[in-house]
Amino acid sequence: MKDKTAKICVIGLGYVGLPLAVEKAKVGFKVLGIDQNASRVSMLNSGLNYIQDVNDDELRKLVEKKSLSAVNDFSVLPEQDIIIICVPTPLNDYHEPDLSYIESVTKEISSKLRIGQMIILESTSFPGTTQEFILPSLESTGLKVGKDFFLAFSPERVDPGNKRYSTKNTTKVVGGVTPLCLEIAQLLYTQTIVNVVPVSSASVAEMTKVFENTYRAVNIALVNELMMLCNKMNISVWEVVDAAATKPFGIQTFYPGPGVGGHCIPIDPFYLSWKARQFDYSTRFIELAGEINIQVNYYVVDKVIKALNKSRKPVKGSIVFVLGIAYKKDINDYRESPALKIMQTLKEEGAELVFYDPYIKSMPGSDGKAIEADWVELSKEELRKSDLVLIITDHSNIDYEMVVKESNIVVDTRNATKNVMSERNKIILI
Ligand code: SAJ
Repeated sequence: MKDKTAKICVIGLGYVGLPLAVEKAKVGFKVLGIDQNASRVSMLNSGLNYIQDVNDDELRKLVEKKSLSAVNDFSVLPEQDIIIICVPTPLNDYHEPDLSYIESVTKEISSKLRIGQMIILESTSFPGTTQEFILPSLESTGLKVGKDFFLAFSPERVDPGNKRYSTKNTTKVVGGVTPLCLEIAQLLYTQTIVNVVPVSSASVAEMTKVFENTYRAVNIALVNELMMLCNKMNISVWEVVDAAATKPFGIQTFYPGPGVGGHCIPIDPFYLSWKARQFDYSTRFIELAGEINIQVNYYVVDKVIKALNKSRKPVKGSIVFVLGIAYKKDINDYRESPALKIMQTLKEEGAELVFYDPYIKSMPGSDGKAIEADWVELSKEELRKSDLVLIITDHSNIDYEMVVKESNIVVDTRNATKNVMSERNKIILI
C-alpha cells in the first residue's frame, strides 16, 4: 500500500463505490471496479461518468491513464490485494434487511480468497454483519482472519450533492476484526482521506453508521410531527424552527418536508431495529420516526385534496403540477423519494399528473409500478393549465416568484416560496 502498487478492487460502482474508486486512483493506485450492471461497466471503460458527485474530466483522465477500469465478473478477484464492498443494502417488502447483494459478493470473494487479501465492507448494515456474517464465510476456506487475510468495516458517509464534503474530506471511521486488520485498513484510508478515526471493532463502526442515520430520521420525524401540530394550532412551524435555530448551542436545525427519501434515512435505521429484536429489544424511536416520516406523505396528499376542495374542485380530473421529484434539492436522484408515493396516491384519487424537475426528465416507477405523469416545461402555459402546483423538492434553480404568479394554488412542502413577495395568498405551506 505504501508504494501504491497494491491492487484495489471496488465491488459496486454506485454513489459510494465510484467516488471511492476515483479517489484511490487519483493518488496512484490501480483500481478495478466490479459491477453487475454491464452498461455502467462499459460507460466507465469509455471514460463516461454517471455519478453526479464525480468529476467527469477526472474520471475520463483516470480511465485514459488506465488507473481505473471495470469488469462485470469476479474472475479477477485472486489478483486483487484489497477488496472494498460497496453494494446496496436495501429493505425487502416487509421492511427487513435484504443482504442478498452482500451475500452473493461474499460467496464470490470466499470462493477466490487467497493469502494476503484485505476485505473491507462499506455498505451500511446492522452491527454484527462483518463479524457474524462475512467472517464465517471467509474463514470457511480454512484461512484465518488477522493472519492469512484481513477484514474490516468502514461506513460510507456520502452526502449526495454536498458541495463542501466529498469522499476525500469526510472523516472516515474504521473498525477491524483484529488489531492488524484495523492497522492495514487505516493505512489504506489515510492515503486518500484527510481524517481517519479508528474504533475498537467492526461492530462499533457498523453501529456508528446506523446511529448517524437514525439520528437524522428521528429528528426529521420530530419536526414533521411538530409541523402537523403547529398547523392545528395555526402556528408557523417554519418560523418556530428558524427561531429555535438562533440558539447558539444544543440544537441542530431540521425542516419539515413531504417525507424522507434517499438511500439511507428511510432504510438504515430499520437495519438496527431488525437486529434489536434478536435481543428482545424494541427500538421504539426508530419505529415511531419511520411511521411519522411515512405519515407526512399522506398528510401532503390530504393538503392537496383540501386545497382543491376550497376552490370547489374535486381531485378527480384536476391537473396537479408536481414541481420537483428528486428526494432532496439540487440532485437528480429519486430513490425512495416522497414524490413517488404522493404522486401514486394522487393518481389513485383520479388526479391528472404532470411534473417538472430540472434534473429528472422521465417519471420513475414506485414499487415497480410506473406512475403515468408527463414531464412538462416549467412554463406559464403549463402552470396556468394546472389546477394546483405541488412543490415536493425545493430545487434552487427555480423562479418561484414566477411559479406563484402563474399558478392558481401552490401547495409548498419545503417553504421553497419563502422569498416570494407577491400573491402569497395562493401559497399553502404544509
Ligand atoms: N430531510 C427533511 N428534513 C431535513 C433534512 C432532510 O425532510 O431537515 C429529508 C430530505 O429531503 C431527504 C431525506 O430527508 O428526502 C434524507 O435527507 P439527508 O439530508 O439525510 O440526505 P441523504 O440521505 O442524501 O444523505 C445522508 C447524509 N446526509 C447528511 O449527513 C446531511 C448522511 O445522513 C449520510 O452520510 C448519507 O445519507 C448516507 O450515505 O448514509
